Amino acid sequence: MKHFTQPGLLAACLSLTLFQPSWAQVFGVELVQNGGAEAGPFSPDGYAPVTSIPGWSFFTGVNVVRYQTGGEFPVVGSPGPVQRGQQFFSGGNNSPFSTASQVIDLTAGSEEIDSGQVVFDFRAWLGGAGSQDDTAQVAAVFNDGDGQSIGTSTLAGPFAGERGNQTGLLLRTAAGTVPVGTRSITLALTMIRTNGNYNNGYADNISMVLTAPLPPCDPDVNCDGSANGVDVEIQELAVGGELTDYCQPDADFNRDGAVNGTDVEAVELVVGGAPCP
Ligand SMILES: [Ca+2]
Ligand SMILES: [Ca+2]
Ligand SMILES: [Ca+2]
Ligand SMILES: [Ca+2]
Repeated sequence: MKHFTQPGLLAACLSLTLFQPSWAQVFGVELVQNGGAEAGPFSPDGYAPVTSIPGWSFFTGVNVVRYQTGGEFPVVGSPGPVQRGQQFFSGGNNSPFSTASQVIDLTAGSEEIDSGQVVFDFRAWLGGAGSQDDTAQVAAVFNDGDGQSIGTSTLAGPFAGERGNQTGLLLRTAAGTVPVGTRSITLALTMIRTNGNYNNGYADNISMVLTAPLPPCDPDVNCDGSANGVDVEIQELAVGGELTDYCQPDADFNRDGAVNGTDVEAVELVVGGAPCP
């Protein structure tokens, strides 16, 4: 009988299972809070400033406007995202330079990031009004553990010519490798006014998603230090919902999206020397 319920091992298994939700919170999920401007209040006329923008720890000048406001603002039928919701970010009135920022904590993904194999997909819809060259941009600053910048990716919105002098928003994207050592991202939305009193830089659906390579499978599903027939039994129990001695982050061993008998077969094959599924 293997002593796979020793307190030390149990603690190790527990810490593994506790670690997994953090991993899941960093990779393959939307990291920007309220990137679509849908949470929180809006300005009824687009001019009176909102007093809060949920998810953005700091903002000055930036306003939240509805697509139904009309006038110089993009409307439901203007160029822009299909899934645009009801609200977008605007540069606001009497503000030549408007900005909003939020910090995304990535410490839960440190190990994967430091492998140099984590990639980012950064995108936003950015635009302006008619023939005005007021613009919006979003920068993602990658910070190390001391909060020092070690890299930047910037999405620059279109000037009037690129919009065909039409009011609306265009998609901007950037992708690349997250710099080794990154522990947080500071996201900074900026609108720059060149024309009139109102800052007509507009933005919606700001998105940042990181993807990490999947960790290799581990057939030692009870974490007792050896991969053998016991692990096949433990996998079978896990498929049945009994996870007491199961230490892997996910009972879907073969990663096909379902927890069933094929996972037991997969453990048996890998225990027998086959490569990970
Ligand atoms: Ca929106
Ligand atoms: Ca303007
Ligand atoms: Ca084992
Ligand atoms: Ca499966």
